[in-house]
Amino acid sequence: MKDVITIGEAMIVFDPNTTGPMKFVGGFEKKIGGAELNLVLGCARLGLKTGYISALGNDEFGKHIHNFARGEGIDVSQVKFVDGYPTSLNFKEIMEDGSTRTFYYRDKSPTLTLSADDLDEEYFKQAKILHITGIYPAIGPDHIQVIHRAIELAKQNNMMISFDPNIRLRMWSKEEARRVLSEILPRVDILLAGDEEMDIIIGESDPAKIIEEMKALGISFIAIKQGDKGSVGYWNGEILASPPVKASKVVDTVGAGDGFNSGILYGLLHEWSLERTLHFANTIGSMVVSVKGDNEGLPYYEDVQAKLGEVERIER
Ligand code: KDG
Repeated sequence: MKDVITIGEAMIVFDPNTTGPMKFVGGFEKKIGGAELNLVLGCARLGLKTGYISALGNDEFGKHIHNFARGEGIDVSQVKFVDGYPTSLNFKEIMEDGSTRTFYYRDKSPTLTLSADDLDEEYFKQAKILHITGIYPAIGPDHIQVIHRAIELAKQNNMMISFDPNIRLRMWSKEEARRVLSEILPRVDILLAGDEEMDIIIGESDPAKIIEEMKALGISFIAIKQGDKGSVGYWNGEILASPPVKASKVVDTVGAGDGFNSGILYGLLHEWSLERTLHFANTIGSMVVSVKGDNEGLPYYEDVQAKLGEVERIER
């Protein structure tokens, strides 16, 4: 039985060797990214059983991502290789303060070859949570059909559906994002969203008001991410603001939200209190931003325990 499965697109990320405007960066380091892959990676490092549904180019980069995911313990049996569609790329710009910009080369995404019929119902019979994002439907016009079919299969098999809008305005307009993502919202059980993203979808960035509206849609767990201001959550009738956890240093903010999400899903699956779950997730987010790379900072469970002061960290 898997704890969390997801559908998404992974890509090769080229991380700049120096900070500053990308046009002046001379060298890049080859890494791996993709919000959905980061999420299952974060969950796997915490000790959860995970699976990834995707398509990769039948090329060196695709094989590298496949090996990497498999090496992290993620089930990749639902990842197919396709000819004629190169594995997507993403070049990052990182400024001195850790803020980033992303330049995608993913117009001919291998995931364009995936259709709703490719989803294997058996896979959904053996998993507890389906995690979906707003990135996947932004890749191609038919991707939303795949998401709706996945939701249907998840519901038929009593899975919980977790959703992060992950709005990427380099991929679609605010209007398109609002139209498509507001259709998904009423079908999810767990909402993990940034306050600014909710402003785009429902025109509201105040966590208390967002929670009111999302509760009315029937969403049972809600976490609103507020970056360096912490997070606000709702679960079982309780609303709670969880203060931020200070990062040792902010070097790269990409992937922090995915790390946060992995912490929330871990807490939910272990039936932790809302307070503990939010604090655990905030702690993971703070650990991710202090390491360069989209997922290199995703911690193992014992790393989070050490950061929380629950176990002693032995240096040598
Ligand atoms: O959440 C981080 C991801 O967004 C990043 O790893 C790659 O830009 C990316 C994407 O579209 O998934």
